[in-house]
Amino acid sequence: MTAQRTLILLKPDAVQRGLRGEILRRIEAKGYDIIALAQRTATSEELAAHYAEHEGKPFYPGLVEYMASAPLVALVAEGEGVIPGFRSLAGKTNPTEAAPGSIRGDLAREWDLPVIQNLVHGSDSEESASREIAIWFPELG
Ligand code: IDP
Ligand code: MG
Repeated sequence: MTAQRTLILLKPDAVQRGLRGEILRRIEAKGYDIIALAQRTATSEELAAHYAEHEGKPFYPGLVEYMASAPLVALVAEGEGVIPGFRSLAGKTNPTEAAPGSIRGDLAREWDLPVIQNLVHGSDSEESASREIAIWFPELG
């Protein structure tokens, strides 16, 4: 298998809860290389591009508002199988359903909010990874 790259976001709830170190530790402990990393507040243009597939869904306005509400950390991780590998480390979208041992299963929970707060984003395919890396790190394109 050849090395893949994936785009990971530590979402605003991860930054606000002081979980950057714990999540980065898990990525590094798994053995993936972090080849780019930046903390910033996302622009509405970046979020519109990043979440284009969800436009029109009931949770979309809440999702974009939450993602722009505070700084996030964007990073690119590299390694054989890193796209499905990080999705597996992250766990299911709903933190109540995410398995213990996963980032969302261990560190996140449900709240009575319009959008699911689940700490991390990870690209779901090679096509999404190239598209998303170009949004957050155009210099790697
Ligand atoms: P993923 O992050 O596990 O790939 P997606 O379906 O791509 O999940 O959804 C993007 C993000 O939108 C999720 O991580 C979560 O924050 C939010 N989200 C997804 N589905 C729902 C929902 O049904 N209600 C509220 N928020 C949702
Ligand atoms: Mg997704």
